[in-house]
Amino acid sequence: MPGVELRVEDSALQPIARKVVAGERLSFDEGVALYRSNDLLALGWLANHVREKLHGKRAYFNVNRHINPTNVCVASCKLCAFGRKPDAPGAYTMALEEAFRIAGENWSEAVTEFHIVGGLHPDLPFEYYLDLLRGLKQRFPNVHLKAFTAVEIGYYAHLTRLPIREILVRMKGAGLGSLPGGGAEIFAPAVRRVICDHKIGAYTWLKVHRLAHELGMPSTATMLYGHIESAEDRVDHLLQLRGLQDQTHGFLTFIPLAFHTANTELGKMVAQRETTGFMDLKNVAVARLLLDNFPHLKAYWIMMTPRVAQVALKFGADDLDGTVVEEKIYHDAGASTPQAMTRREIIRLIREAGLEPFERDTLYRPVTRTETSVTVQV
Ligand code: V47
Repeated sequence: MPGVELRVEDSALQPIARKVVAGERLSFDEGVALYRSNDLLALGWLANHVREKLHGKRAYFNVNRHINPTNVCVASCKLCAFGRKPDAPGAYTMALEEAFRIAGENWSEAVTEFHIVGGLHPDLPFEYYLDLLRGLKQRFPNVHLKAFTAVEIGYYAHLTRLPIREILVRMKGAGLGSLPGGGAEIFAPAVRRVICDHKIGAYTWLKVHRLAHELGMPSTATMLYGHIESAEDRVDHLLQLRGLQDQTHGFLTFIPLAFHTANTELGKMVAQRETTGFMDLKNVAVARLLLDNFPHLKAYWIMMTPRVAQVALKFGADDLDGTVVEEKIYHDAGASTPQAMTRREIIRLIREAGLEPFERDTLYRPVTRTETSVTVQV
């Protein structure tokens, strides 16, 4: 290839590499070929080539805090270790004042985002969630509220018998800024039936995100890998996301999520324990190559470990997510990573990888800090 120094050991990758370098879109079959290849360095080189074209030396991070208002959940998804039945040991639901207090705790650094997700609680009224948003906005007016997965939004629509669009309109009115990407798992119905048969299907997940985008709220998208899904299922998932993005351009970021087995029913059904570093990096690289219309790809350090997430910055990822502060979903499922990182630690990971740290807000606008102030450049 003229002007490009790439050693591709897997001959099946040669024609795909040419297309990537030419900026051409990859097909379903090419996606499967990428997943089937073990030429990780070639995959990484190609994905890094795409990342550099998009972002140069920049690597993004944000200062955020996760809040999980309840773990009570009517669904019994086999993939999940977080949800509890209302009367089960460890079940909790935060009173609103408690959620507001927790939101302000451990504020060594002013956060720019609250990332809020929880279980599908059978008894909490829809007003609870609106009051949560309103109360947080009132107390922390400059903090972006990225809240409620498509699964939660679909559940509130079911509970209230209101259309999904109306749920989103009311939440936006209460301060919702964007939707997180959870609950997507794997779209293939046969896999969904096993791993999360109580959740909305792909059609509704995509519909919620489409409606949010139409209402001017961007979102992120995820994919849960490393369980019973096939390479074809992963490619199908990514191409369905790419298809919606072609229409709305409302997705900011894609986040591949590695399945954690501990304390889950699904963990007992899969042969392997955790995903490997090889698999994690391959998923980052393939996603970067297939999702040609997604501006960002996140290596979520909580899920990958800071070590693998740092390496992922050279395999197609351009974002390490955030400080997080307190994480329950992965830690209930056995994650051994810390629950928080400081700005300083994240910056070190990025600099060591030869990249330039860029603090962003949820919408990827630059954040500048002084000793006494935090400013988002709009
Ligand atoms: O939807 C649940 C996954 C997701 C397990 O939008 C599990 O920026 C692995 O979506 N093993 C929630 N994964 C987390 C999430 C997320 C995280 C970071 C950033 C963003 C973003 C979104 O976690 C769930 C599900 O897919 N999950 N249980 C488990 N045992």
